[in-house]
Amino acid sequence: KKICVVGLGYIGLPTAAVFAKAGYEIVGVDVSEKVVNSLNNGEIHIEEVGLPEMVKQVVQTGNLRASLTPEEADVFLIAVPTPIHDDYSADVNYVISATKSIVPYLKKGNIVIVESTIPPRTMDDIVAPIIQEAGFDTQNEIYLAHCPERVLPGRILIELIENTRIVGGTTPIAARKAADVYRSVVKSEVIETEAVTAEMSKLMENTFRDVNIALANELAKISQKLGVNAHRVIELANKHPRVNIHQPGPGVGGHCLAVDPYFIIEKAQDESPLIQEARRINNSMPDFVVENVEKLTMQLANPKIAVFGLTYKGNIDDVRESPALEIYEKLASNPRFEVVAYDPHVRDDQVSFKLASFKEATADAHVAVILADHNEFKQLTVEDFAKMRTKVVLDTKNCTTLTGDDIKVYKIGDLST
Ligand code: SAJ
Repeated sequence: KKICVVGLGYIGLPTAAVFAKAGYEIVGVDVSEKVVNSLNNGEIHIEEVGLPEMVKQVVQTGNLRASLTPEEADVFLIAVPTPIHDDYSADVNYVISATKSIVPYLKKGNIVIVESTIPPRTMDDIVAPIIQEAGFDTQNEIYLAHCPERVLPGRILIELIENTRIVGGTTPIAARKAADVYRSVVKSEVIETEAVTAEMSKLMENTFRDVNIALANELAKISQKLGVNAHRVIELANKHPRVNIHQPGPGVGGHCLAVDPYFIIEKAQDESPLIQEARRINNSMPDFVVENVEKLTMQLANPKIAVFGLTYKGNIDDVRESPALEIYEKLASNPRFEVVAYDPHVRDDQVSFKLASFKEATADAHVAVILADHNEFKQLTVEDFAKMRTKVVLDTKNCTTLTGDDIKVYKIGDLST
């Protein structure tokens, strides 16, 4: 069987590699010549645990190759981004153009799967009509399904195989046919449902997490006001068998949690006040971190602030919608501060300023602000901060275990030391 995967990003590329490894013939399509060329040389442009080795192997065996244009195949799998416009409405243009791009190559009996996260009813109201306008019957000739990706960056190759998959067909036959494709590689359950139910369940998974993180972030603010240690409160409350308070942090980033709730809000504005408030709370966290930095440096005329971590979470290289970047920019725009940033996972071409080395960042710094829980940061010791002018650390991810008489470590949700 041959699968044409359209979009070779964080989801499309690992998915293509996993199917290739399972023995499928895969052609991966991307609009970027750079991505296509590097993939054909067995190299990849994103960072994900285990992916470089797997891609190298399946390119060598010939099971995976990349192209700028789609080709005829048995299955088409669309994994392109769905960003939001400035007014927070969903931008489904990449899904539309990816669907249109495969139309010339479609044959009766083909299965078309959209993995991109999409607003409710996109399969029925946008994707199906494009295929129908091309002259195909979407009941009996082309089988359409939405199979939302649910993998966690950093664990993608494991979760692609182990997570339960939801396959929403625009017809029951389409759901079954698309589900069978996944059954050949997924170890756990593959559940068939309607397209709109699959769309909505995907959006609610990320909304659930966003709302719960907002609760934790609100607790962090309340705790700082009341002089309570939020982390200890969470630890103790979570001893209850039915309580699972999430972790507060510098905000919610990435291309999923910070985006997907808006797809629901857009379709049900009046019915979604809780989801909207959660977004507001999480979006307010960068300001809260900046305020904390200001509090900690009140006595200093021109403090040097060393920012550690710019990605949206730990152990990845993704800076999309990263609250850490926003915090860096907010700090840097304050003329009182000298701000430098260090991130072992980020390259200079991903950001609009010059990154510092660890040594440059800590030299003569007054405050180190940790914004990502990279493993490299979890292992830091007091000696690593020896060159700081004042050894003050604000750990917004509660990920360090620094202790010592001459270092002050503050955490978000606990400004006591
Ligand atoms: N975060 C917190 N506190 C927490 C957990 C996370 O502040 O307790 C922050 C992170 O630092 C990060 C953001 O939330 O900025 C999102 O991180 P994440 O690890 O929760 O999730 P993502 O965005 O990397 O991936 C999510 C996952 N969804 C769920 O866990 C429900 C993943 O399974 C999805 O496939 C992915 O979104 C997606 O593509 O939709």
